[in-house]
Amino acid sequence: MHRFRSTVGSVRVRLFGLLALAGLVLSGCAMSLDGDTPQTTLEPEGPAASKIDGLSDLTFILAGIVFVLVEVGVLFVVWKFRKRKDDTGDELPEQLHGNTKLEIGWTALPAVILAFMAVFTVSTILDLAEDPGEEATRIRVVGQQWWWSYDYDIDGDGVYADDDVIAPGIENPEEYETDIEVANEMVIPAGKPVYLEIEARDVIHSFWIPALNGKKDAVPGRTHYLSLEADEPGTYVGQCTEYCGLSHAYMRMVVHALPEAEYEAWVEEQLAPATEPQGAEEQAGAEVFAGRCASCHLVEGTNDEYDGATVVSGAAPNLTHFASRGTYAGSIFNLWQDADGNEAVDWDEIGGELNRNQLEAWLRNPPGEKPMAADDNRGMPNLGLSEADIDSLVAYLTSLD
Ligand code: HEC
Ligand SMILES: [Cu+2]
Repeated sequence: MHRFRSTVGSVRVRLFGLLALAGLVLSGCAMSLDGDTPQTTLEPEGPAASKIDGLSDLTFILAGIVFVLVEVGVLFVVWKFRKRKDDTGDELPEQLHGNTKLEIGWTALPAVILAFMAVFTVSTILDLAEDPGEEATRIRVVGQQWWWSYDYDIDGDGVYADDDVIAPGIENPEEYETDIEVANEMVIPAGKPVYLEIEARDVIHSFWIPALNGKKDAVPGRTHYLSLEADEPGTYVGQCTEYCGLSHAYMRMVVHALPEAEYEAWVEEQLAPATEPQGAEEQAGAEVFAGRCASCHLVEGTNDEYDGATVVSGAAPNLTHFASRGTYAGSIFNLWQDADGNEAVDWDEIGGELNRNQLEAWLRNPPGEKPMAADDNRGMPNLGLSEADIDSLVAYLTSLD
């Protein structure tokens, strides 16, 4: 009886072990399923990410060899010195303590392996830190609670439209005409180097597009540089990776890499002032906007002035070309229907079918859609808009392409 039970027990233990192993192995499969895991680090899609992937492959292979050798050694010793039938159990096997040769060997060998790895690690780090130079597109990335702003110094004068965000008081309203400031979605030319200046407005955030490069913290008062390049046109996603308060989990980023000509066309579009409202509904929306929204949001060429003061975007997303984006509010909501359901609206889906219900819900009660401490000046407050105002605002906002 006793014997029977222990057999059942060991079968159970084996089954459990098998299941655990299968779970572990199968969870690895997700990483290779296309589309399901857009934030995997194991499928690099740019030179920087490829370098990191190469280094981690090398580390994994070396660690794997060490693992196998050690395990084989352990199993061999266990087998060789197992307790035999005629063993009285009183004799200890020969002890190795004090075997100088062995002790020097197993101290030195790991040091040699680590030194070997250090050569590759340090050279990769230096490689990744290199400034790609003049021909790179330079973009200032500003992390804020709880969205990202991207500024392009298009005229190359070293001044960004949003300099006041970084150093309060320096306003450059005229730069809004020659530079680009967008929110949430960064557009870059594919196959070309991009150099980011990463900063933060309030607390520490962290910028990471796993398919394109490693992560870099966004720290108030500091500038951290990161190069980015996408081999192919496409949409790449990431999310804030440094806990930054209430909506940290709702602070995503999207990068659209475009063929060069399309990128140039995008730059031209973004430099242009906002489309003038057409028709009664859009006009009504523009009026509500001027009264209720312009104190925070800038629509270039339309509400550059609010109550006699220059409106400079910074604390709220620049909405000048709002409808040319796929997502909003930290990229957690899709402005357009996502046809293939991969969560981030692809470039060719922008301007398609409007995701109207979500935009209305956002305007009706923003803190109800995304946790924000609006009383504390963080995020967008509930403005108590009427349904008629919401309808005309939707018409106006979606005309801003
Ligand atoms: C007190 C400042 C403030 C006011 C007033 C305000 N907003 Fe906002 N709005 C914000 C902030 C901050 C965000 C970013 C919230 C986030 O994503 O975490 C935002 C986000 C948005 C977004 C999403 C933009 C994007 O690209 O992510 C839209 C659209 C928007 N607001 C429309 C409006 C409209 C329309 C009004 C007027 C009815 C308005 N806002 C009034 C502060 C404000
Ligand atoms: Cu953050």
